[in-house]
Amino acid sequence: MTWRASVLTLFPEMFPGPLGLSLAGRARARGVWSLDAHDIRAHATDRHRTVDDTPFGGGAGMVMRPDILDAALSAVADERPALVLTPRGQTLTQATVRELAAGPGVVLLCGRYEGIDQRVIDARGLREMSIGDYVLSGGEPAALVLLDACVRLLPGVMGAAASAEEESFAAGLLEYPHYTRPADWQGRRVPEVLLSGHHAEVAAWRRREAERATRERRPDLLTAQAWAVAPPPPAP
Ligand code: 9D3
Repeated sequence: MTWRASVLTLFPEMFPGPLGLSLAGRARARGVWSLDAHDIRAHATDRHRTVDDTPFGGGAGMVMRPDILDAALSAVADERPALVLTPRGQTLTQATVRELAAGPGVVLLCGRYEGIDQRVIDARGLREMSIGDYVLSGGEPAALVLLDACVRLLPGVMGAAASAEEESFAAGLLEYPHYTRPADWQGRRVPEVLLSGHHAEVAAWRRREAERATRERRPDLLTAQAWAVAPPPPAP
């Protein structure tokens, strides 16, 4: 079955964007997943096609109207989980990506302006998601990130080699450094062990370098659970 993504946005031209190319684009062409982007403004009711209004209680900026968003959601909603991309949301993790990729697809609502009327989020049970602690201009780039992360997990999108790596011992660590030819570039030599042909020594070196990079750059990952790997099955 095709994994289906529907996106509600004021800027449907931003989709598929990078997801029309490369791995994701080819998988979409093969019918592994589908993407339809819908213009929220199509559900506006007034002459000026208004989708926002001033915030109750005052303050700067505009708020997206619940009635317009509800109509837009009604046009696409089905059994798929519906999410809203917002800086107020839970930070996206690989565990959530895995969960979403394992389901039938997603409906994604992209915010713009200062925010979205909370009542439509509550009434629809929308799951609020952020992609991290930095300020974007809207939810669209966050939706592209979420979809990229999900699509690469769909069966048949990545080669068997990459899928195996996903489940390898190194999951949860940063990668070891990579090198290719020439063996000497501007006087910088590739680590000798990689030229030695000793597979066990190469594997041990890579493991040490992965651990070193993780300790130096992301010590938080060493105490966290292995984030890039599926959790083990429950004990009998
Ligand atoms: C200056 C306005 N901000 C007050 C602190 C609120 C704000 C509203 C809307 C900030 C950014 C945005 C637009 N961002 C998103 O819609 C968004 C987002 C993000 O900015 N960072 C990380 N993940 C996400 S998901 C959606």
